[in-house]
Amino acid sequence: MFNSNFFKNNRERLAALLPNSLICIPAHVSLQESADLPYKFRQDSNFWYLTGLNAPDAILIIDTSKNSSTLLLPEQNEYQKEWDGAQSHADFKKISGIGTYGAVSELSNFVKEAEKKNLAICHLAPLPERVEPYGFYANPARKMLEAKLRELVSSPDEIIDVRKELGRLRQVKQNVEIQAIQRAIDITADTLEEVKAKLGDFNNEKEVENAITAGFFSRNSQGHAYEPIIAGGKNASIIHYNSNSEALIGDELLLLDVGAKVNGYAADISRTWTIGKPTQRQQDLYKAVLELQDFAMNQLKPGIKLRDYQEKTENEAKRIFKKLGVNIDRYPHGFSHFLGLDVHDAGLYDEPLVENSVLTVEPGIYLPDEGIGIRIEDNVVITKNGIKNLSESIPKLL
Ligand SMILES: [Mn+2]
Repeated sequence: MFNSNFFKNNRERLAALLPNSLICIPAHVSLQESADLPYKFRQDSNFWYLTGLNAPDAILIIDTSKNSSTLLLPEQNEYQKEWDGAQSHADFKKISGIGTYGAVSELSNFVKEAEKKNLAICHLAPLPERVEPYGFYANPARKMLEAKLRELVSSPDEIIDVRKELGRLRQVKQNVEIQAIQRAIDITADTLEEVKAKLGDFNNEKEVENAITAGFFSRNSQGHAYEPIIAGGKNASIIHYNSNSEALIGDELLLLDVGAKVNGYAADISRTWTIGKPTQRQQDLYKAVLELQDFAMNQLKPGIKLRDYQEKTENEAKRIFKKLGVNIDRYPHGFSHFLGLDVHDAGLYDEPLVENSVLTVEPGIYLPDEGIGIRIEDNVVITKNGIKNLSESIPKLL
């Protein structure tokens, strides 16, 4: 599905936006999980988009003045060769189409050469070390590269941040990317159908999660694109609940926010089901969320700004839920985010929406006092005049 032409083409499209530049894009570094073992490696999506490679600690260098790409690799010691397997340039070339290799320690030569030729030095600006409000530490790869570049260049303040250029490229999906997302959605759809048919057999959120995990893998996906949320009753009002460990109770709702991953691309689907017979209150709130989703979907088209869309949909949410006795002063999350290699994908949120962007549409209502959380989430692609709902086949019945 994704061959070296895809990655080569992505490098060329980025290069075309930045003439006479040396673009330096780091892979994620490998991080310790415990004692002498690393976390399962997850590549930086930008690096993957430009190379297709899952190698940690590497740096991609694109000299746009001569349209040439070089991959700088960390030197493997004997331990790494023996325990992790030796890296093969031939394998890397086959995947990425990159023919030139060097060592990370050679970065300075590339930067010196580029300065002689008066090329602009470009990178991806790092996030802060600790990322608020999420409360986690960023992968240090970008910060480390930035520190090295600042040491090497003659004017550190002139290093150019290319997050915007790369973000726009990644936001607008190519056919092969939409196909991968569609496949991830279809696998999610089939798995949800299978799980819903035997919902009465499950006693615990974890059993539902396990059935979904098995369904994703048996359909040849790469498993979950993100930590699944399987939340019964009041747990559904914790927006990123993912301990998925409590008993299912007959008269409660069950909120599922799950998505398979295919070729690195994510689906991101939420459905809310009843375990037993729904109460009138549950039905009324569910219908209101559906109505709000229609309202949101009807606004999406090229040219609109997501900020305006969020505000309008929020106002509609206030109006709709007020009729049900619920006063919302601040809506807790965005109604849409870009979707792709990252579940919350790269893209330009402040610029007018463009065709072939893929987005979620995910209104919800969270009422911990009533033990109710409802979210309905579909994945759409922006077309010439509106949207195509890629997850239309997944039923939206309580
Ligand atoms: Mn989502």
